Amino acid sequence: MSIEHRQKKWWKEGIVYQIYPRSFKDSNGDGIGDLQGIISKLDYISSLGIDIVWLNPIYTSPNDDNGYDISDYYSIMPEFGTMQDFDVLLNGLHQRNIKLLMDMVVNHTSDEHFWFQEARKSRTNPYYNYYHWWPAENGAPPKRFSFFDEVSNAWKFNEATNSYYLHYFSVKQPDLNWENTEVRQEVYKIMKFWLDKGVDGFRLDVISFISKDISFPEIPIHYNNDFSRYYADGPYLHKYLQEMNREVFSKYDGMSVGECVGVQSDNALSFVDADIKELDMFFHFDSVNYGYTKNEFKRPDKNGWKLGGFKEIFTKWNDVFAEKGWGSIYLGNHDQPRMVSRWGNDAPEYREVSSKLLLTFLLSMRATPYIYQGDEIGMANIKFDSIDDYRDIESINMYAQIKKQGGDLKEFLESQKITARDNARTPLQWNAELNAGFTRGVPWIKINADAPYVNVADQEKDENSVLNYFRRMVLLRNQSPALIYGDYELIDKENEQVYAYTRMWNNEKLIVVLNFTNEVVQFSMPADFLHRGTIIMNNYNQVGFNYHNILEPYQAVILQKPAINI
Ligand code: TEU
Ligand code: CA
Repeated sequence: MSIEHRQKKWWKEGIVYQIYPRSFKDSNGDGIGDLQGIISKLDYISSLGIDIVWLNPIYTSPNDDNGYDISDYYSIMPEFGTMQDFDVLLNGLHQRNIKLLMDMVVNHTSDEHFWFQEARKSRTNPYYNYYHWWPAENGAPPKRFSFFDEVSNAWKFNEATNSYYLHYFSVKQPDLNWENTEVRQEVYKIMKFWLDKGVDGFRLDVISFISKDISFPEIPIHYNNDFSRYYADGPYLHKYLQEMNREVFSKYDGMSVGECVGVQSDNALSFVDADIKELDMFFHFDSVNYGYTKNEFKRPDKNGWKLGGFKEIFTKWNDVFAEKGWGSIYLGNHDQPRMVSRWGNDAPEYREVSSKLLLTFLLSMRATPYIYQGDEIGMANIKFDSIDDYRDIESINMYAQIKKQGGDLKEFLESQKITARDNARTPLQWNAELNAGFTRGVPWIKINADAPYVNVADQEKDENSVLNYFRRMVLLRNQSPALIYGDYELIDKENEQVYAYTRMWNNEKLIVVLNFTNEVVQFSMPADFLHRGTIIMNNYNQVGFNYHNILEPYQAVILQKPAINI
């Protein structure tokens, strides 16, 4: 048994609730969620029992990518409110014992940021070296892929400097040049500004991409055109993260979670081993990408998903941190479709029960759980029929790209119904009234038509709702060191219907049994739990768990073994 992962930390024990401000609650009728909207729901947030809120970017931004293109790191996006609103929000959270994680986007800025406005004027401008450039006299730049570009080209020509700037994301998101010490100092200054205000840490957007080989070679063949993996392999990434830790994190009690696109499990520890002093946690992409067709844009592979493979991924990531470091776990966020549509079953008869199953899973693994707004009530994908309904730059650009290439647009729209980011960005459904109680104006994106049946107000009144199940599960995790720190052991690995595992901590042993199918299945309990153990969680309240080892469709149960005699 190792010592390090038992070392207690608030961010290991906390449950994170992610708020996408644009879609949470609109207070002034302009159709856009805002800080006053969040403030008006503080008691709801607190009633969930969560410990930490992660707020998507709220800084001033032209919103090419909904706030991930920042034009001023020191001010609040006017659509969302003012710095005064922010202070009220931060205070309100702290009064309720909830910590606040800010989203920090420092791989790139907006092209409307003052630095870039200056940089693009001339090669001798003091800000020119804040960004990455390829001089046109050197010929065409080597291929770099862009996530949000109609032709997937990450280089954009700039007339005034006769050079191309680099943008891994949209043309309006130029990448910052981290080789420049001035840039790094500016970033640390920004972080300290927010920490000094009292925020409790950061979610670091695509932090794995910040270091680049600025000779910009052709991408070595062994990356197999896996751009994310190449981008995450910059020469000085660890040096910069260690510096950031030294200059910023070490001076505060804040936490950091990096969005580590492209990082594989075999070098995961090099980011979060506490002895190395870089990050506290990070998000990997193995699980959310599982089931998509390789080398294609977010296209589900009908035969690409097996429960065995799913278990393997989560087990592998558990084992990576068995001795050192600490994991995070999520099944949805603002970049992913709704978890119930992707991993559960959003058909009316299974939506609730499979949502509860997924919540049971998230809250019973050994990693800090991140729950995305709306998943606590089992919201489902909206599944737009037309490209006109999409607001997300990723979907819109990809559509344009496929159109240009004469590709199959119908097929693209079908796959987007399953995978598009906007599925998770529709407004939170507060009640069955006009616009789901989100706004009294015209919402910036359509509201899911199921709002009359899937909303907070109705679920508040129903003891067996997804919402109240979530609250009970949160309570259970908070009271159970075994669920937080206990060892994880996979049971019945080969079972393609049931995901089962034990969690063990000192004298306490729990088993989590999850039927991931829409069928009644028989499950052989391991000897320890055969015909005994207390049911401490069950998403079928009427049916009960009858000890005959029959699991109802999407049934989730947690059993506690009678205390071990020593
Ligand atoms: O996402 C980074 C990222 O690479 C992806 O997950 C991306 O969202 C996309 O789905 C890839 O196909 C982060 C943010 O979470 C995302 O919202 C931003 O759009 C992006 O960075 C750029 O800042
Ligand atoms: Ca508003």
